[in-house]
Amino acid sequence: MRKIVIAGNWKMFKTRSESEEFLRGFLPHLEETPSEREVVLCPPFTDLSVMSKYLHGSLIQLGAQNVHWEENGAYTGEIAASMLTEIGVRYVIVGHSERRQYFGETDATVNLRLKAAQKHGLIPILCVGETKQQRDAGETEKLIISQLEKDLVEVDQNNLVIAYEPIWAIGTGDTCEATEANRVIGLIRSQLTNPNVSIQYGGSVKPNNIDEIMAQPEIDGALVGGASLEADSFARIVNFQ
Ligand code: G2H
Repeated sequence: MRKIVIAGNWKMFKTRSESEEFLRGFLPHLEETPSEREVVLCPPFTDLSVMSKYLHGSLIQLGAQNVHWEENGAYTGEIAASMLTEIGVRYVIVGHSERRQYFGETDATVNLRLKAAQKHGLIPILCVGETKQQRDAGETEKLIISQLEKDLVEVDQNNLVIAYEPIWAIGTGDTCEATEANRVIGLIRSQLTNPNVSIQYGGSVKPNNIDEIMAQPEIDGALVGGASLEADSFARIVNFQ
């Protein structure tokens, strides 16, 4: 019932030509990928249009890394949901910890972005997770429950992916133990009204730990940063055993 969703979050990496080069190396690997797995690539906005043309008819879905909540308007530097859907974007990452940490994203704006995305038929990937300080203080559960309560107000759980990304494990090489990720993801699931929401793990997912992560019963996929930038590495991840 729960879909497996493996998404690459390219963050602020890859020009348009680099994204084309990636696809030339990556697409042939998908012949080995079981068709029930959803593979999503979330490049910078500037790569979306050209990638959409390449991916037409392939199994890969396109995702954006953010979306604004207004339909349009005087919001310099922002992107509206309709701009994404018109070029074939299907998913959008919302509330990534880097947005919360460096760009003032709050639970209130995360909630607005989730609802705007869904209104336009985009599937949001909502990111939640605790800092090292919160973990050390024993506040992980409280923080995650609070984020979910605030972020999911009036959000449709039939059209949603959640990513558990412990901030201390992002880009550090310091992976959360698979069993611990499984435990927190179980907690997240217990807070939802829809038991079929796909919940990913994110934070230093690599070819050498993906099999163990995906063997956990609560984990339905991965949100992959650094290891999604190389075609061979991301191919190994989407083709996990
Ligand atoms: C967490 C993750 C992708 P990385 O941000 O969202 O990045 O895999 O580089 O830790």
